[in-house]
Amino acid sequence: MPLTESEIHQFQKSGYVVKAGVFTATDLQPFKKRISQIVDEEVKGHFEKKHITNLYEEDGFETRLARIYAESNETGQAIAGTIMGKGGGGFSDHEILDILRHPPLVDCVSDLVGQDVVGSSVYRIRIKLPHYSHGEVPWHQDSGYFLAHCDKQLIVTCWIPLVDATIENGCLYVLPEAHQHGIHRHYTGGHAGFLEIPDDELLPRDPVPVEMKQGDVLFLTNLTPHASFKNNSEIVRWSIDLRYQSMDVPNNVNEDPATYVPERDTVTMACYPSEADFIIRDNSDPEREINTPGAFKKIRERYEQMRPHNPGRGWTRLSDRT
Ligand SMILES: O=C(O)CCC(=O)C(=O)O
Repeated sequence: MPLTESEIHQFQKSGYVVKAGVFTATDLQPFKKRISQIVDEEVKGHFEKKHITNLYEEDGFETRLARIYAESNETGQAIAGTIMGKGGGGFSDHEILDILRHPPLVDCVSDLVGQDVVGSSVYRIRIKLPHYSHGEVPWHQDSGYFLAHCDKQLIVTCWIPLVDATIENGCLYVLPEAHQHGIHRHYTGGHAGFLEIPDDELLPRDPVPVEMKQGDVLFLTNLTPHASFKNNSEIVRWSIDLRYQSMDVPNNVNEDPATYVPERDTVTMACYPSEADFIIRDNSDPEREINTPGAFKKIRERYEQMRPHNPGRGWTRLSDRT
């Protein structure tokens, strides 16, 4: 299911496009099942320790963690933290690789970045718990997190809700066409510790809420400002976001993380040195593709054991804004 000409045009002009039904409910099932298993194991552990009074076994994927969080904020957050891992990308079981390699998704990405596709370990599982204000993600461009020499490169973010995403439960908001104006100044120490572009430094454009069905995909450029706000529903807004680029965009495929030292010239570095890039599609040499759970785990672990130096962008703190 590649993108149509008009979808590609919208992506280029507006900085985002939604493609409906890239994943069917059946496609998402193995991932949701694995996550539900982890939730189940965690819930049982917390129940035994008497952190909660109920196992909430009658609740499913959408509501179980929400009800636990309602009973004990601390337990709900602890379970969410276990699944997300440090920063949200801690889950590296094969179900996420299957999502990263999902052919209809990679076909669409390929329409945007070119035939050969590099995937990024900067994928995140997001668990927006009901009524939890720290679950809000302030306005930012993903390039705010990448090194500056990559600002003019295209890195595509694919945002995929695992439940229907609505204004009420905290769907993503985007600023159409703002990607055409380059990188905004970001500040560290923004809401919930994220990078943030303050509202008064954003272009005066109306944000667009992007309501989506589960399995639809929102494609964003790395310069498209986006944010998400509070979940005012009674279900968890589960989503994942994945990132892809062409092989020509700076990456660390086959690089030794130990070569990322402070003395190294920044412009020779991958756009996001801290985490491993890997080949998703290589038409001329498919053997380079990372397509087995073992190869995927090995690549992830290599970068976790030796976190490469990331010089960052030197954004100032929000509290120091003049
Ligand atoms: O899922 C969210 O609420 C925020 C996602 C996000 O900021 C991103 O994908 O870059």
